[in-house]
Amino acid sequence: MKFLASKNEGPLVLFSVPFDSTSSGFPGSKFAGNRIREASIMLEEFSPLWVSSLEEVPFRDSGEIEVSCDTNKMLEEVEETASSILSNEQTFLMIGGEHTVTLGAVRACLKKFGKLRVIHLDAHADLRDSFENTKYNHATVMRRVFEEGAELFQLGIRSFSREEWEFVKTYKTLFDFADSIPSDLPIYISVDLDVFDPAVFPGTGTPEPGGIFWDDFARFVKSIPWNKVVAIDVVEFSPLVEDKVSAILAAKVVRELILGWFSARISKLK
Ligand SMILES: [Mn+2]
Repeated sequence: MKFLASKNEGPLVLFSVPFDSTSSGFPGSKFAGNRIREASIMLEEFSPLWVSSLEEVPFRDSGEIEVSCDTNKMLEEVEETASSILSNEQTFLMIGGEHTVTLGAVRACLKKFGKLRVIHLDAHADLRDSFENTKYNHATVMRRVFEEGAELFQLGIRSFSREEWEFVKTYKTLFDFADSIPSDLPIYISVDLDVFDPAVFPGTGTPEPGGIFWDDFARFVKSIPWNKVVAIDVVEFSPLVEDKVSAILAAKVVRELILGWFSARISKLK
């Protein structure tokens, strides 16, 4: 199965990572990739936000990658996939899976670009030093991303442990949707879909009240300095929790991000 309107080639490559082994809430995010592809069939290719259509941009869906259920092996496999795409002078939009998958992709970007700013949309800070006695899982992923050298620009976060609260105050990683996104470094966008309010996006493993709505996301997408964006991920949709309304929203998020990436490049490509 492929995301609707995907081509045989193009500079933007979609792939999905069916991994949810460390999920602490409801599982099922490993089923997200193909459920989002299925939902894309119900969605218009045309986006009024970009006045552009998926049919007009050359992106390729390379499908699901095979990954181990062992976290460290999975991280290596994701890094390898991401690195091979980046070494072809292409970029990627990765669909999770749970948020842990982001670390493998960020490692590939750090190796390629040296510096990176991760724009992290999420309900949760994901900044614990360890969780359930492991260092590598979806509750610690942004702590590892930070330690491995990326700058953090966190948006929509509304759930913290005390340790995380102190971390965001110390390192000033928390920003507001009204703040402008700096364009001095290569940008990696990581969208944990639970940043949305559970009323509009119930299909996630750890829902958290008080989230954003579609218009907030649309404004965010239009404010990104797209010429600096080197990679994107969309994670934490669990079709086992809710698979209809949430799948459409997830597919629409993917559509707007694909078109956003091309918005800075389309004139050159045409
Ligand atoms: Mn989250």
